[in-house]
Amino acid sequence: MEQKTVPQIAELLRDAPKNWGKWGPDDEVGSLNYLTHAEVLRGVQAVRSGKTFTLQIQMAHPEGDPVWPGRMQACRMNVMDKGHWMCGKGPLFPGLAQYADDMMIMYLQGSTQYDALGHVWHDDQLWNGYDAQSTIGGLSKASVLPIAERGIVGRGVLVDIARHRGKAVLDPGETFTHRDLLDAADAQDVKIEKRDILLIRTGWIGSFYQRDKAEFYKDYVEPGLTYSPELVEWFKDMEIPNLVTDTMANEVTIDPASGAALLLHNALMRNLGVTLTEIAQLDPLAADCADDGQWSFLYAAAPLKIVNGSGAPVNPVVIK
Ligand code: UVW
Repeated sequence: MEQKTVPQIAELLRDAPKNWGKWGPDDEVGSLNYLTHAEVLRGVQAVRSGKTFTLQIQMAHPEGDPVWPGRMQACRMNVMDKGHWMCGKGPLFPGLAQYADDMMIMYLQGSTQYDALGHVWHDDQLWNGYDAQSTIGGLSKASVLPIAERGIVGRGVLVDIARHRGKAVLDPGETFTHRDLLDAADAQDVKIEKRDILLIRTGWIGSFYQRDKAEFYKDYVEPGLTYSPELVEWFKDMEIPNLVTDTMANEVTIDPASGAALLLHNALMRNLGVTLTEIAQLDPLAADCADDGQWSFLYAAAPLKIVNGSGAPVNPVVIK
C-alpha cells in the first residue's frame, strides 16, 4: 500500500457522526446500550423451533486456524497427561487420581472474537473520546471487560450476501454496501429491524477450511462492507448494536475509494460504538436458514472476561 497517497482517516471521517457522550462520559460498551430488556424479549420472540447453533470456529486446530496475517496461530500444549505417569513423573494424589492439563498461547483476536471498543483508533482518541495513551500496557478504558460483563443478547438477523450473489464465497476484495444488504434481506424475505444484531455471511471463513492455505493468505485481501457516509448514517439510524461477520476484519481490507485500511472500524466502532464480532462460522446457520426460510433468531454471546483486553474469544449461540 502506498501510504503517502492515502488520506488520513481523521480527514476521511472529519464530518462523520459520533455517539460519543450519548451514554455518559464513562461508557465503555457503546451501542450495546441499545440492547434493552425490550430488545432481549424481541429476540426471544424470534424463537420458533428451538434449533441451536454455535458460531465459534474450532480453536487451535492442528491444521491451523484462520488468523489475520502477522498474528500467530493459537497454540495449545499439554503440560500434564498419562505420559507423565508412564515415566514416573506424575503427581501421586491420595486415591491415585490422574489428570490431563494444558495451556494455550493465542492472540485474543485469533479466534471468533469480540473487539474491545478501544481496539482500533485514530487521531489519538478511542471510543467516547478516551485518550489513546490509555491503551498502553493494557486497555484501561474501553477494554473488552465491560462488554464481557454485560453480555450481548438480542434479535439477530442473518444476511447471506454470498448466497444472494449466487456464490459459495465472495471474491477477495469484493465489496458490498448497506443497499446490497437491504436487497439481500428482501430476497430472503426478512426485514432488518432497528436494533437488530446484524450477521453477514460472505463464505470467507468457511472457505479457509477448503482452500490451500498458501493460496488463502497470498496477497491477503478480504471481501467486505465498504465505507460510505450513507452506510455509516444507516448504521447510526438503525441503532445497530453489533456487527458479526465471517471475515477477520468485518470490512473490505482496503477501502477502494481512499486506499485506507480499517476505515469502518473507525467509523462504526470508534465513532458510533458498534461492537464488532469477527471470524464467525456462519455456514451451517446460513444453510439452515435457507432451508427453513427463517433468517431471524435469538442471538446470545458472552466473550471471556479478560481484564484490560483489546478483545476476547467468544462462542456465540443462536436459537431459532
Ligand atoms: C485488525 O486489527 C486488523 O482488525 P481486527 O482484529 O479487528 O480484525
